Amino acid sequence: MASFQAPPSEPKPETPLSSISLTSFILKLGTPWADGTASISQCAINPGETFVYRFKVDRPGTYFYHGHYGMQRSAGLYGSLIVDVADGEKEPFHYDGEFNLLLSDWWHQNVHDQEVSLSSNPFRWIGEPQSILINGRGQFNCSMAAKFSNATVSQCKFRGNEQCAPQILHVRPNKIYRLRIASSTALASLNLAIAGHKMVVVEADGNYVQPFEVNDLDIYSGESYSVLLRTDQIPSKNYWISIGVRGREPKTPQALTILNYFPTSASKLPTSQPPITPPWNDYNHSKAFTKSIFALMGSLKPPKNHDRRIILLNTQTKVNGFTKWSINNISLTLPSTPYLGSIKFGLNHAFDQKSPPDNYDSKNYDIFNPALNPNSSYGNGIYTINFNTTVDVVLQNANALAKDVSEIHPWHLHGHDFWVLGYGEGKFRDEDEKKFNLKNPPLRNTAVIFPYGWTALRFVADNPGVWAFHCHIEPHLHMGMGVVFAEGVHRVGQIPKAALACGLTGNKQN
Ligand SMILES: [Cu+2]
Repeated sequence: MASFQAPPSEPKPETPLSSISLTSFILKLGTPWADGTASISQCAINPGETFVYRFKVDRPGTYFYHGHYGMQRSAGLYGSLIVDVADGEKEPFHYDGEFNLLLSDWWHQNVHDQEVSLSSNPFRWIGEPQSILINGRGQFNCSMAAKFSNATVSQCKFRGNEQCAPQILHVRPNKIYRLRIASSTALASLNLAIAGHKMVVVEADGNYVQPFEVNDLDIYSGESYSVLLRTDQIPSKNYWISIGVRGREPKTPQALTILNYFPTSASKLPTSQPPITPPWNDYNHSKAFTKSIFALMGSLKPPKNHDRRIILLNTQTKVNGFTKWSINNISLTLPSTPYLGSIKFGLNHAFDQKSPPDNYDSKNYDIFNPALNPNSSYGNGIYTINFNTTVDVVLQNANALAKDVSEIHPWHLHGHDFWVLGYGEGKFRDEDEKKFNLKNPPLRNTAVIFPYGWTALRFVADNPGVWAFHCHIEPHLHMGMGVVFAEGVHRVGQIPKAALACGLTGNKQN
């Protein structure tokens, strides 16, 4: 995603980046200033400054952290954050070893130029990434599997640990390995497969799921999974691990690495073609995977009822001729004073006090066609949620500006997990509520909406603070695709000075 869109008064994209903030996906109960969202939970960190994130790590799981200012995540500011189970506790599954795969996508154009392109009129799209990276490593202009490729691309000749050589997964036969897989991509939705092996999915976004077996795994930006891999194939061979693009016409080669069985040499390449990614627009394949994810038996169940329902229409729009993404016809721009401080100190002129709408004109809006009136406006108003109430959010997808285009959007919520109650096709209707899964919905922090469909989420507003909820695709967030929730801010304790040292809170001591 990109930046949270800088409002017009903020530094222009061509200004050298002057601050970073980091976010991990841990809930940070009681420390909302440690969430890392510039302009929302804290001031951006200036060059030479230090900001200490101190929060309670209250749950095991697979997470990652990344910059949340400008398009810094896309520029490479990210890393894994793995939380082990507490001493004396056990995971609900056994494994003999583990690997950590943090996936991302990479462009040769720098992010400043990308931000300028995306903010220009006429709009200039950044295009597809040149490479998919595994733990920051990827290939360009050569392929590990050139001889199986139709294109004229040369064979990579890595001998050792060169910069672009892939990280090889060395395994022993007849063991079980846990693969922790997370996606920090700026754009690409991915699919991962291991030749000759099935995987058992056991964790999603730091929550255990009912184990299920797959041949390949879809992963969207912002998500994380753990899968168990049994090394039960012939150990005299090595096997491809391949990662390809989903949901967009792929112009990016598959990322490849090798599962290397002991005692076979790691330099012995597999003799067959790498697994082929399912066709990019085979949405039924993606939906089948997504809909097989359920909470592990015995997991926390959602409240039976909701107190408030917010329906968020996802559309591509124009604001003063500029191409934007809008939610209920408002394209998010962020204020120069972070919300957390301005709400806590009652600074009513720090941002628009009018809340954005809880719904769109669902009776008259045709989600299957470009908007009749594509014009929307900028806004920085927020949704104020009553503390400890239960909120349903229905994300409604629609047609973008071009005819017959509706994209995948992975939505990520800060500060909470939500239950994913259901997915549907077309326009959400009140009676769809009857089909919600209240029995074993998965708890997650990121959920996808499919083209022309809806996704229903439920969360309890029990974490005092101000929380971003946004599409995790970097350019989409940069173009305004997000909203902000605030709950129980008067309960927030002393906010560290460094989180307040900008804008209208610059001189506040609390
Ligand atoms: Cu999006």
